[in-house]
Amino acid sequence: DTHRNTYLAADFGGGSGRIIAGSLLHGKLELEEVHRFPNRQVKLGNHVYWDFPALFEDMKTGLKQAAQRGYDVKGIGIDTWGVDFGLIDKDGNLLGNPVCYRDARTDRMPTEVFKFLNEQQHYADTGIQVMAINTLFQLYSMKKSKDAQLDAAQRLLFMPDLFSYFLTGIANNEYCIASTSELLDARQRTWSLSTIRTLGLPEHLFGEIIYPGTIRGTLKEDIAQETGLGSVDVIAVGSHDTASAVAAVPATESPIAFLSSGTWSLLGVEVDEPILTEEARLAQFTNEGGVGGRIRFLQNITGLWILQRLMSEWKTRGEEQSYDTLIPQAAEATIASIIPVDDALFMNPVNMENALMDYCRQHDLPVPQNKAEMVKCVLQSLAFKYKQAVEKLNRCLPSSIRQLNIIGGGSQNKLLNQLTADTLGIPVYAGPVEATAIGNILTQAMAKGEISDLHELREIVRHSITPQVYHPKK
Ligand code: ADP
Ligand code: LRH
Repeated sequence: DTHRNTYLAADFGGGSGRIIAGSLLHGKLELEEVHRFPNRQVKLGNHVYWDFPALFEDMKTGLKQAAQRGYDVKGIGIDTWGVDFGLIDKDGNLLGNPVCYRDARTDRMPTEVFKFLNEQQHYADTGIQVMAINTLFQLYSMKKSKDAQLDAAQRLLFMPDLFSYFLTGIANNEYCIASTSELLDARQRTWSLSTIRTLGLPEHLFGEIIYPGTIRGTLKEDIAQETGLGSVDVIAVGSHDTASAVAAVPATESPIAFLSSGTWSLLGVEVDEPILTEEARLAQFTNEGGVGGRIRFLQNITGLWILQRLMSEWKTRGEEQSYDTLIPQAAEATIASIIPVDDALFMNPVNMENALMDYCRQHDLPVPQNKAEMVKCVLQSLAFKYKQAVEKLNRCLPSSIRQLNIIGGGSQNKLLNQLTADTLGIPVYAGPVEATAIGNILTQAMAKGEISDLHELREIVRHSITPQVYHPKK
């Protein structure tokens, strides 16, 4: 039925970008994938970049296809992974292709920055887990290397802001994605001017903060015509992919405990106010902005990235594997080795298989002998890391979490779901797989008054999908 209000989610993930259409029918969400395209990071000279112009074209192709299908499009919402950004000059032009966070420019930057900032006070202000990839360290590396783009820049736009800007001509910064910068005041939910000033970053870069569920702007005339969509609103959603995913957790308990499982594993709870204690800082938990004024108190853990890299290396060698055959084989494998998934060794090695084998060899751990053993080793190492994270999380909360909701592409991994339930000793609820697109689309429906609040949004997710339950086996 093309007469229903339809919302388009443009979701840019590590492996692919996609345009997904969604609409509500009798309190249920119906989704349709309109267009999927590769999202490659490109190495050029000494840096790793986004392929922004190509992705913008791919997005427009998806928008055109949506128009051709005859949907009654009422909104477009964009989400991407956190921390990355583009810079715009005084004439509104993009200054260079945005650099991707897996670039080496931020190596050692935290040490440099904490010569000027007091680490304890900084956490009490921003509430963000220190990670070298964060925007703050990317900007500081530009300042330190006297990057000409930084001098010429008029505005900083996080990736979803940047896509929206070229669609609408309006430059603003969405709150959830801005919170991943480590430059927001966690309580005030706006820029931390003291942090920006202490580091000597240009203040004019940081623009108006807008919140999920509001209108960013309307499609520019030329794009409205080119795509055939006409005058459609671009809506601010939880434009950090994880914020949209968490909005779509189909749970009712309080607090809601989640594991957003994809390239990264984001494990935490949703709370009303940031937890800025010294205990939270030492536990390496972060307070990111959520939809509906909530805070996502979570830990960033290297997720299925290691497995993704192994799979792509096997594919390049002509030994392609599918998840459907590999995961059952891994379930049968036995290997005792546990690797520290967050070690810098696994961040962006030349070869992931060698990194894994070398780590085991150098630490006197059994070295995996085949693909099944490698996969088992990676998945049990993730489950082990989740256990450590949950123990730390529980210490920061008034009472322990009693169940975990796994969402995102990784929630299809039955072995990892079961290992997680077994290791944590609590039930795991898996799904939805497309949590990010669902959260994105339903937040647009909220902006347009079809949904009243986050509570009702989650009720719709519960009506639309049934999570799979995994009980601990031991
Ligand atoms: P991101 O946006 O972070 O790339 P996604 O939510 O798209 O994450 O999830 C991608 C992950 O989903 C992959 O790393 C992969 O491990 C997992 N995945 C995808 N398809 C399957 C499948 N059929 N079975 C198990 N896991 C899968
Ligand atoms: C997951 C994610 C995560 C972090 C990382 C950079 O896709 O957005 O929440 O911000 O990517």
